[in-house]
Amino acid sequence: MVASFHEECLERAASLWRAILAHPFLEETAACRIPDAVFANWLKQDYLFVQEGIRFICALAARAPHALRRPLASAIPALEAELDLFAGMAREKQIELEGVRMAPTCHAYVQFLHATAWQASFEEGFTLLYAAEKAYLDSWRRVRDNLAAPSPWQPFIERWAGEEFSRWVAWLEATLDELAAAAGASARERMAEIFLLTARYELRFWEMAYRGEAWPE
Ligand code: MP5
Repeated sequence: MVASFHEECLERAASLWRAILAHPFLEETAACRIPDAVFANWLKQDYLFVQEGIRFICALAARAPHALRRPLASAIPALEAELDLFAGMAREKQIELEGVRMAPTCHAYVQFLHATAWQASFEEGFTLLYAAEKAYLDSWRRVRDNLAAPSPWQPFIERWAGEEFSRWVAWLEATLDELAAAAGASARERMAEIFLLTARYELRFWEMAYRGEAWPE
């Protein structure tokens, strides 16, 4: 049987995907031995990333074919609620979100989001969205499946390993395959490149949080 487009992308990114899922950030989160300060690095940066992710989806919705505009726009309230989750967890754990500066990897990833949303094809932007969401689904499922004890970070695990998010990614996956089937060979190749680049950014994002990456002063 011929592999579908998303299977082909995952196959080409197999070694990156393995590195994402085996990342010590996820391993230590599952084992409940991630230091709070390391988890906080991720929380602060991802809070900024999700704010920009909302603009990214708005841009995609603006460029989407009619039939895809509503499902894309309907993701926005869930993402706004996600920001409330970040803010609530930050308050509970006394993590300051005000005045946080984007670390280099987060900054670069966000530039990539916006450049792709506006300057590449809609299909390439959609591929980026699928790759980023699929990376989070698989990453947080890995945490959930290996969880050693109740986690202090449980609400994040439930958000991205939960049913509602899994249905959203399944819709993205099926729609991506339809878009790819309707695209020409060179357009499909560009989409596959975007998938790989997004997987690289996802790996670097865990690395950024784990190492506490910062700009030179
Ligand atoms: C997502 C995220 C998932 N929050 N952060 C990164 C670095 N990649 C993917 O996106 P969303 O919009 O929070 O579901």
